[in-house]
Amino acid sequence: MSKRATSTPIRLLTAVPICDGHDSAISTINLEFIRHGIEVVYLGYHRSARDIARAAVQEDVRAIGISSYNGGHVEFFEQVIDLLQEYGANDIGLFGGGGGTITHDDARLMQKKGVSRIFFAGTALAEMIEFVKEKWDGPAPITAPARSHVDHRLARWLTSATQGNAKSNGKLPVAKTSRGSSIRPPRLVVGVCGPGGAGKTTLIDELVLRFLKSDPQSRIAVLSHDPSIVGNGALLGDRAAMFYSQNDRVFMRSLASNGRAGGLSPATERCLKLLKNDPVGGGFDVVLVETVGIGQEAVPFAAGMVDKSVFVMSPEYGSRLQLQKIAMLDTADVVVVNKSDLAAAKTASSEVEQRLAMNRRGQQFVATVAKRHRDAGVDALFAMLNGSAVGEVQSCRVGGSVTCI
Ligand code: B12
Repeated sequence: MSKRATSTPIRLLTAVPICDGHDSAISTINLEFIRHGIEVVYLGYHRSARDIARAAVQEDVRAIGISSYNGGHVEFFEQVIDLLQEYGANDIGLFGGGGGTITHDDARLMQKKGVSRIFFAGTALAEMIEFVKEKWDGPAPITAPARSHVDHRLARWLTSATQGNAKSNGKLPVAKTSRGSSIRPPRLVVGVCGPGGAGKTTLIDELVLRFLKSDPQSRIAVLSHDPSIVGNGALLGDRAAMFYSQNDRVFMRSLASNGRAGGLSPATERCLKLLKNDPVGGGFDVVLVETVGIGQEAVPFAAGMVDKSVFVMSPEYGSRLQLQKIAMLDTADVVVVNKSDLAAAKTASSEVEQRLAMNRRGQQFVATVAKRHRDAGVDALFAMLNGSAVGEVQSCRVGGSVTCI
């Protein structure tokens, strides 16, 4: 397996277009990219050109790889190029494939319009890796044209922060914002952590929907983490599970943990500082930080990093004894038992509530089913996060009837 010599991995965004569920080719190609040290932000299938362009800009990838089988490739790729231009981000490349559904004539037409390359049926994966490395290996640009979209400029600041550049490490510039002269700090910064598979991403997406609806002017930032080993690639896949967060008022950035244990990345603090200050857009109203799936010992959020910490777990944690070993149950402001439609949920809710009551810290508890639209538990969590202070132990269990204390 070849690794990249330079310290910052190539970042790509991959996706399958709207009205297309053929994701098996891109899933294989993603794995090959990762195996060769590339960071892949995967957006999933059935994605609009705007969702793809917005995500590519916010994630500040070097290029977008689209796998298209629905027959609309000529128009779709062109639309993505036009949208990148609108963002002032024409330096983000575009390439792709779609087996036999993209003819050589179509590919020539697409290349004339700015697509770097189309890969045809029978191409070896090694050829794709070679192409990507030849074209996009090397230092990523860290500044954006002054007139480009605020998302593009902020994204480049974040890239700079991930590389530990002094520019974003210390002083922030006097900002020229699009929302007045001074930068407003966010009214709420929420840290969401919990074991892998508990439903953190879906829960965050549902919270984003509620924040967007509760204030039609609000801007939300999401800083999301996925695991990676130093020098290796990473699959940054949280966007694939998010729907409401694909919105012009939401800025989302995915970070690889880059070998750091405990749920965050070595660049988290620098990136979070930028999102809290937003030197180009004038400020986010709410910032949500999602950790990598964490273990029992992890306490990811240092003092002052977030206003409220949320620990999300599934009802299937094993025996009651396991609860004594989870450090976040001692420190989280809010504990969520998600997937509370599962059989074990009722018992889990009462065991977790008892565990929290023993802490006597006034932690809040809520049972949710994040995958269910308009879930009353998620509504209760949203209300808890918007409440001014964490009071006495408060609970909200949702399972047929809702009891909020
Ligand atoms: C597998 C498959 C399915 C699976 C999809 C499983 C999945 N989750 O992906 C299932 C059975 C679900 C399916 C369903 C349908 N399918 Co289908 N499917 C195929 C099939 C047989 C193979 C596609 C594939 O994955 N190939 C494997 C990849 C690895 O190889 P490749 O395609 O040759 O791609 C190469 C390069 O292009 C490159 N590449 C591909 N993408 C990318 C992206 C990047 C970034 C890069 C660098 C390279 C790259 O990688 C490969 C390297 O050699 C094709 C027929 C065919 N033989 O191509 C039809 C085909 C794509 N399907 C077709 C159709 C019509 C459908 C359905 C609408 C059928 C129906 N009526 O229900 C549905 C739609 C489903 C949906 N929701 O979109 C048509 C599309 C016709 C068109 N566009 O004009 C095809 C062409 C079959 C046909 N001849 O009619 N399908």
